[in-house]
Amino acid sequence: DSSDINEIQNFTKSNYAEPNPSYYAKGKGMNVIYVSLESLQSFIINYKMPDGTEVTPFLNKLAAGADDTTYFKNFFHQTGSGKTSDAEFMMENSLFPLSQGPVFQMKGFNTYQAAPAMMNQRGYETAAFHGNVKSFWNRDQMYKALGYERFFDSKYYDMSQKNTKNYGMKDKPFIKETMPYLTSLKQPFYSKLILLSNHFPFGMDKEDTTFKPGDFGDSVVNNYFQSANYMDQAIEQLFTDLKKEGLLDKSIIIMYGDHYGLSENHNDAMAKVLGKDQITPFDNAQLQRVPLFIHIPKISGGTVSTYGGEVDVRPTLMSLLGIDTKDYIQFGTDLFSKEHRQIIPFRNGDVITNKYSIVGGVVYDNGTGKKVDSSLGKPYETQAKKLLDYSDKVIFGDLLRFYKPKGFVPPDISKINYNTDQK
Ligand code: GP9
Ligand code: MN
Repeated sequence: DSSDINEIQNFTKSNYAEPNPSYYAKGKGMNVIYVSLESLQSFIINYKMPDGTEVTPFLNKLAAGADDTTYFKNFFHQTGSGKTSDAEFMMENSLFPLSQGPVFQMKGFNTYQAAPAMMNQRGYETAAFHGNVKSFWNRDQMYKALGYERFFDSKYYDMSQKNTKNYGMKDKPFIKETMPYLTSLKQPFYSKLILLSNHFPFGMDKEDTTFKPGDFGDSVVNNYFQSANYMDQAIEQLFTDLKKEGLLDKSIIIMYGDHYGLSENHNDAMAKVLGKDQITPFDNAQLQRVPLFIHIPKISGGTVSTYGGEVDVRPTLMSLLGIDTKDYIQFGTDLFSKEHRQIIPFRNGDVITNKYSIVGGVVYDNGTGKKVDSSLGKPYETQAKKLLDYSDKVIFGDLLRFYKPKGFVPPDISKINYNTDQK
């Protein structure tokens, strides 16, 4: 009820991190382009195949700071069973997904105060792009609640056999066909492109790649390298196209790996990939790193070691746009802030901080990978539990019904209709 929301509001206020003046409002008024990098894990960045070939040469350049891009190497996915959609949920709400079940499917009718709505009220056109049917993960419902005006789903793409693979569009034709839609949006726009073809089990059509698969005794792992290389090329194409259209200098681009691609079932091969005897529970927790790239025009980038998770991205973006979120119910903190909290709660109860990894109740020192006294993890476990519990309360009680941040204009859901626009 409303007393809960007061308590939660006080908590999130006390958790607020003041923006860093070197980043605050540096992207004010710019377009926003999110790119969800399907199943991309951070180990692939700067990884070299045994013959010395880089898997993701373009992303590696971005990680080194090309095109004013900052790369977060200690960034983690925090998804549950809602996978891609759980990541989307965090990006746009800075709330946690649920410990059981996909929040997109279970809570699509809740009230949210999400990024698309926040931008729409500021005159941004808002659009999502994804080469799969709009009802998958209940996106067509949830996107309305988040405030997306437009949803370019499979209906807008040439879904012929050569362009598609398991769930839908391959990344290259997807990017190619998305560009005209993207450039037709009214600027400034807030958009997201959800890539798809780097999806389990990662096998590719022969004609789409010349990259040699791995040789690690596990076809899923072997194919992952080909498939990630293909995605790298698709992203390079995206950057080339955005440059050509004059959009690169006018847009904040946030690209993130949505969740792991290679589960623990592939640990034997992953040990070979990483040159280890075996993958321990500590190693497995470290493998939950996913890449986060943020391109900010005229802000020089490079690789940074700040620890953070998906729930931290919205406060980061809002600071860059010069939008004050102190009044919002959010559970992450701005990654560029000097007050950013380097604590990453996971839905399975694990917690990672810049010092420790708490995995299955065991506390490890991040530097040595060795077990340390479990009392050292206690304050972080307590804080993580608080964050998750409050977020769950907000979602299960649909508490944002009882609260409106100052100046927030809720989306007019009755006016949104994804069926009307025809190709
Ligand atoms: C499906 C795409 C992939 O539309 O988001 O789903 P995933 O299995 O990764 O959640
Ligand atoms: Mn996914």
